[in-house]
Amino acid sequence: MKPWAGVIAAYRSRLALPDDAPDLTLLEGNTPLLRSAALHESLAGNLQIFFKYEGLNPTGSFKDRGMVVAFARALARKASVCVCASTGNTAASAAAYAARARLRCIVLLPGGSIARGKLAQAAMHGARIVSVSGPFDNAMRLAQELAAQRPEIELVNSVNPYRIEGQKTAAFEIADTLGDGPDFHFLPVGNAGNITAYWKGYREYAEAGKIACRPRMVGFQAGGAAPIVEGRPVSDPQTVASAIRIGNPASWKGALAAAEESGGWFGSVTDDEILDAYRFLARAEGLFVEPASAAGVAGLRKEVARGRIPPGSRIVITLTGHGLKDPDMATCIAPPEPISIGPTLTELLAVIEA
Ligand code: AN7
Repeated sequence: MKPWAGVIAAYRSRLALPDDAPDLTLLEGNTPLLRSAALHESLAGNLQIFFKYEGLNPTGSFKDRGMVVAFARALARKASVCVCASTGNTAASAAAYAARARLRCIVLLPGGSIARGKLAQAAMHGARIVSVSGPFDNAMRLAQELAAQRPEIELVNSVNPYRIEGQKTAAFEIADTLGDGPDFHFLPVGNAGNITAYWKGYREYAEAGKIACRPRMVGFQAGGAAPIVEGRPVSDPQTVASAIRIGNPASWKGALAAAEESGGWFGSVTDDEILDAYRFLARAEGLFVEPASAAGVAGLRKEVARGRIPPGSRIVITLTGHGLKDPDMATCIAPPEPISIGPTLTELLAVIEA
């Protein structure tokens, strides 16, 4: 078997990418599609559930798939600087690929909290980190204004169509592994680039005759940051899932089209439901994800309880980012409290038998 060489090498013929764009890669993609061990047992309906574990990408989130394609295109057009607005994962990924591609990287973060692991990544990879007051949408608007004014600067948010091109490869991988599309695809939604990209991937595979079943796309937002569900921008989005604390998604239209064309829908889950799913994935599935990544699982639980998922359905849930991204949330939910003992077996036995 040929070793994996990244999403551009694997899917180049299906990506709208200039021929002179280089085969840039950090060996992103080819992530596990893992059958659930416990979730299906806790739900009615004998469901076949698979997790697409995107936390195993090089920088720990799905963003790498789109970033590598955006940077390949940036190199082809000889951009020298990249900019993005980010709740953290886009920044971490952009910073890594900028280092690899030798571009300068500027990241604009919203005021308020960014998960510490993501900040550490952006700083380690040498990005210039700027905090913009107010919600994410302010940072997003500034990034767009800067890129519009300076041709040498590449905007690498998912409004950049090359990001969507790269991210659609996750749908290709799922279909290649299952031999068809699933019945439903659940995922968390923030800026809505990912749901737009998955749907593009499934649609293109169906048009190419590679799959017969196109999944219903079901996107979940956090209750305090659910503009698509509510049908209007949210001016002060609030949720513990900082990755999806977004009040005015950049790819709103793409998201609506994905749900409408696929027969899917949007829903919201509370922070408590997100954190319950977060704990469940770690304890019962062995999968440590960041809080936002648990929103799809929380969403499936909700829709099963409402009777909206037919028995026997095949379901894929994207787990978008790794749990180590947000160590503060993890230690808050499950405080590590070691029990101190001396180096004797007697003391150790006393502790484990207590
Ligand atoms: C873990 O990094 O928007 O709906 O700036 O980090 O495609 O935005 C992150 C989004 C889900 C939502 N899960 O995806 C950013 C950013 C995680 C994320 C989403 C994000 P989109």
